Amino acid sequence: MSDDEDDIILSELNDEELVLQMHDDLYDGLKEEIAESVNILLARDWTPYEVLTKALVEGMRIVGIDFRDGILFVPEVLLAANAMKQGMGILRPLLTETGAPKVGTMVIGTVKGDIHDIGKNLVGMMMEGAGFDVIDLGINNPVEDYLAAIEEHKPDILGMSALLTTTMPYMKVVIDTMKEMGIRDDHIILVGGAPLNEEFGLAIGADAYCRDAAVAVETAKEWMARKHNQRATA
Ligand code: B1M
Repeated sequence: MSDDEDDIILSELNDEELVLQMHDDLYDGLKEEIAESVNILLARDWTPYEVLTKALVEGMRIVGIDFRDGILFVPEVLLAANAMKQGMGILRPLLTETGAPKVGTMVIGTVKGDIHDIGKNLVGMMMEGAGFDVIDLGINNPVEDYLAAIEEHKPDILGMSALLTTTMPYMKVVIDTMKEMGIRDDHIILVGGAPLNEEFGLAIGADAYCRDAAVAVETAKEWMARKHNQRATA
C-alpha cells in the first residue's frame, strides 16, 4: 500500500468517493477498512440494502472481472471474499431483522463440488429479512444432504446455488432424485448463481431461476401465494 493510501481518512470522503474506495479496499482484501466504511455509510442513513448492492456486490463484480481476466488469482480473491463477508456480517442483523410474520421455510445450499457461498448467504439473509425461516446447508452439498434437510425441516422452498458451469448440472441430479422419490411437487424449487439463466432453470425442472437475492425474495413470495391459492381452491 502506498503512503497516499495510508493517509486516506475514510470518514472524510463523500459518499461517492467512499463507495469507490470500498471497491478498491474490497479488491485489496482490506477487511477492517471495509467494516469501517460500511459503518460510515450506515451512519449516513444508507439502507443496508444500498450498502450491500452499491458498495459490496458491485465491488465483488469488479473483482470477478479481473479474476476472469487472469489479473487476480485465487488467494487474492479469497481475501476479497473475506473482506466482503466482514461487511456482510455487519449488515446481516439489519437485513434479517423483520417484524413480519413468518411466511414460510426455505432450505438452501450450494451444490456438490462448489464452494462459492457469498451469493447463497446473501439470498439467505434477504429471505430471513422477508420473514422466511432459512436453513442453510452451506457448501458442497450432495443430494443426500438436501434430502435429509427436506425430511427434517419439511421446507416450502428448496433453494440451490451454483457458481460453476461444471457444478450447475448437479441441480438436475437433485431434482431428478426428488422426482423419483415422488416428492418433487411437495416443494417450490428455486435456483440461482451467476452462470445460470431462466432457460437452464426451466430445463432442469426447477420452478424458477432467480437472478439475484432481491428477485429470489420476490419469486419466493409469488410462489408461496400461488401455493396458498392452490390449497384454497383444492
Ligand atoms: Co470462483 N469462479 N472459483 N472463487 N469466483 C467464479 C464463479 C468465476 C465466474 C470467475 C471467473 O472466471 N470470472 C469462475 C467460474 C467460471 C465458470 O464456471 N464458468 C470461477 C472459478 C473458475 C473458480 C475456481 C475453479 C478457480 C480455481 O480454483 N482455479 C475455484 C472453484 C472452487 C470450487 O467451488 N470448487 C474458485 C474459487 C473461488 C474462491 C474460493 C477464491 C472465491 C469463493 C469464496 C466464497 O464464496 N466464499 C471465488 C469467488 C469469490 C468468485 C467470484 C469472483 C465472485 C463470486 C461472488 O461471490 N459473487 C466469481 C466471479 C463472478 O461470479 N462473476 C467466481 C458475488 C455474489 C453476491 O454474487 O454469487 O453471483 P453471486 O450471487 C448472486 C446471484 O448469482 C444470485 O443471488 C446472489 C446475490 O445477488 N444467487 C442466487 C446465487 N445463488 C443463488 C441461489 C438462489 C437464488 C439466487 O437460490 C434460490
